[in-house]
Amino acid sequence: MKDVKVTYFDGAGTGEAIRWLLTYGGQEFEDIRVGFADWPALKPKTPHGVVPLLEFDGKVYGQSFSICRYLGKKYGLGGKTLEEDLVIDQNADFYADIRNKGIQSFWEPDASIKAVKQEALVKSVYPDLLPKLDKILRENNGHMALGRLTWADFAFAGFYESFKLQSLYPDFDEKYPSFKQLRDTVANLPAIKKYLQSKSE
Ligand SMILES: N[C@@H](CCC(=O)N[C@@H](CS)C(=O)NCC(=O)O)C(=O)O
Repeated sequence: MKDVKVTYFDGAGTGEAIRWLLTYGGQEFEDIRVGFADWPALKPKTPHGVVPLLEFDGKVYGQSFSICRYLGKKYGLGGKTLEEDLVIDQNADFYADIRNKGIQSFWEPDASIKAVKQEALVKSVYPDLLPKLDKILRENNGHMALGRLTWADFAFAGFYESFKLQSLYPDFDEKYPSFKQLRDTVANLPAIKKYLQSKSE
């Protein structure tokens, strides 16, 4: 991969897993952080009207999970068979279902609609879905799938802080310690730890 660039806003969000995967793979990249003021001009030039984007060899790619899956396979974090890939994908997609509900509610511009959406999430949606996600992690040795490190762990861990913030779910860490553990497992991989330390200096 040549001339690698990641474009995202100046935060972790859905872009961080891509930064972490490239770092894990030892791939240098330009970390382009778009200011909110510059976004309206950039948006129409992107493939799907959203970020994150990964650019390399003169081509631009979008969709965070597709990019994570691609990088994961490249760096030995995919399945060893089609069926293993299917297991990773199904659990990653389940996680995407949950996180998208939180994103849609968190960014709802109408305050009264947002309050209704948020209440439904906290009262009925999360109590149904989060235990299922927790069960997946506990049955997989603390991972998203296959009982070992895969790209889905990066997709989960890179978005963890945003997931927690956007869910507005009380006692998130206390109720689901498996989530924070998985975030820490990935963040403590030597390359990621070094990357995070360099960012906080
Ligand atoms: N399915 C896409 C969703 C990307 C997405 O919603 N990105 C948000 C930031 S997290 C965005 O670009 N928002 C600005 C906009 O929609 O104008 C992915 O996973 O990459």
